Amino acid sequence: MEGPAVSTPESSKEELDVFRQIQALLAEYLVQARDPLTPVVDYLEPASLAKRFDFSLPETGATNAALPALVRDYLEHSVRSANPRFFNQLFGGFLLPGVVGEHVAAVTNTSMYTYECAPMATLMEAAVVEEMARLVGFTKGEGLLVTGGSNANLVAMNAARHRARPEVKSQGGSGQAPLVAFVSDQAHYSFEKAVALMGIGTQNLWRVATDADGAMRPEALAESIKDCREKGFEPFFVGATSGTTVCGAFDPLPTLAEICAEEQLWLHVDGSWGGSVALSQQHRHLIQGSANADSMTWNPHKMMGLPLPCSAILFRQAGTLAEVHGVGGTEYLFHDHDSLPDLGPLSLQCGRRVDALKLWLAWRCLGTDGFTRRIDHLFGLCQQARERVCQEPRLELMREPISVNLVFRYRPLGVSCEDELDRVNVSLRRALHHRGLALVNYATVDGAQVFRLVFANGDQSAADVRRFFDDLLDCARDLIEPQIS
Ligand code: ABU
Repeated sequence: MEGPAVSTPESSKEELDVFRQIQALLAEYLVQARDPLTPVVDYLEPASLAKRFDFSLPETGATNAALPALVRDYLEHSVRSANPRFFNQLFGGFLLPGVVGEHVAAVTNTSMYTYECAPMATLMEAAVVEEMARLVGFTKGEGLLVTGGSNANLVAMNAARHRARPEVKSQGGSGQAPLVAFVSDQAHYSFEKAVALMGIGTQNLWRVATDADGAMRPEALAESIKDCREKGFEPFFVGATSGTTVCGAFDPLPTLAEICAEEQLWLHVDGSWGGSVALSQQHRHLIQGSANADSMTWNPHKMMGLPLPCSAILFRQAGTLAEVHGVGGTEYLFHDHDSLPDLGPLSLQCGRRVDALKLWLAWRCLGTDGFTRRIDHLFGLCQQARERVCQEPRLELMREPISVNLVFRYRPLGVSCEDELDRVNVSLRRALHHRGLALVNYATVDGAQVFRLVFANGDQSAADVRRFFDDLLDCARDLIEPQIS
């Protein structure tokens, strides 16, 4: 059957009916997905999934009436990140105002480049970014919502290069001493992509050693900078991390800021994960010193629970974005830029999503207090999980948690061979996943394969943490222990 070529009153009515059906389906999905009795995923291997559903794109389309069944299929085998058994990534849960904002942004479909095209969203973005900048201490700062932490880190590094070598913007950058950027050996891989993309070169991203907690060692940074200068290279950028992805460590910003001031280097803070501690009186000491950084990444789609993507790049100095990203040939789009607050000239992207709406709505509904409680709750869950690990004879704590990441492993009694322990932990993790009991990531810490349990879902409770460990231990008794004895 052919779909209608133009909209008629009948087709509009049909569209609305389908839209309502989808909304009802989603509401039903959410109730089920958030129920701990529902598996976190009904896992299928790629080949089985490809057999189960028809992924091909037809020459002749179906009508919109096909949508409910297609959406149902999608939901059935998608990971339920709103489920309390989801601990895999640095996001999770369901935040109603955020989802409503995402929904309304799709329905009203616009782009953030001009005030003319996005009047409400432009002023909402200004409001959220101003508050985020204020919270990290950038009282005369600015910022923008970008596609994610990787993009924010790239934008920051580009601004740093612009300060070191402003001529590169117009002339390119050949024939000078190589620029060098420094990040810790625990920093996110996006920095490596950034140096590759900017033509700085991956070998000119120097990894600085970390301490036992996983935080950058300032004395190692100072030595690396000295070494770099002695080799005839030019240091320009230090990327500190507030909340490393595996251990949740925070680099010591006050000391790094002192080094950067002395060496005249740009200090960027990748607070993609940990920036949200700015909202908590109890935990904001972890980013103490952020006010002296030049830029900071902060992702509300992580601890604050906003739907992906929602990520901010913040600068201490207002005017940075216009200077770094400003180009010519834009007059056709930004007609009234002198009198209206068009955000397009500031951003790397042209078309840009309305992420401000969901963040503004969520902030309005939860208030700063609501976010504070959420962050404190997540820290509390992590402590509860730590206590359980310490109580269980077969669980081994690999690092003391600094924030909301807990790294531990299962250790069958009598097994000390590291390879065997790695195998046990990876297969236990896979069993939890494939049985739909928990989706939890694993990583390498001190050379060992360990569980990385992260707390990002503010809906999770003490009972959810207990269930996670009960299931893990049951699964181990069922699967692992028989192979050992
Ligand atoms: N920036 C995304 C990190 C993904 C993760 O560690 O789960």
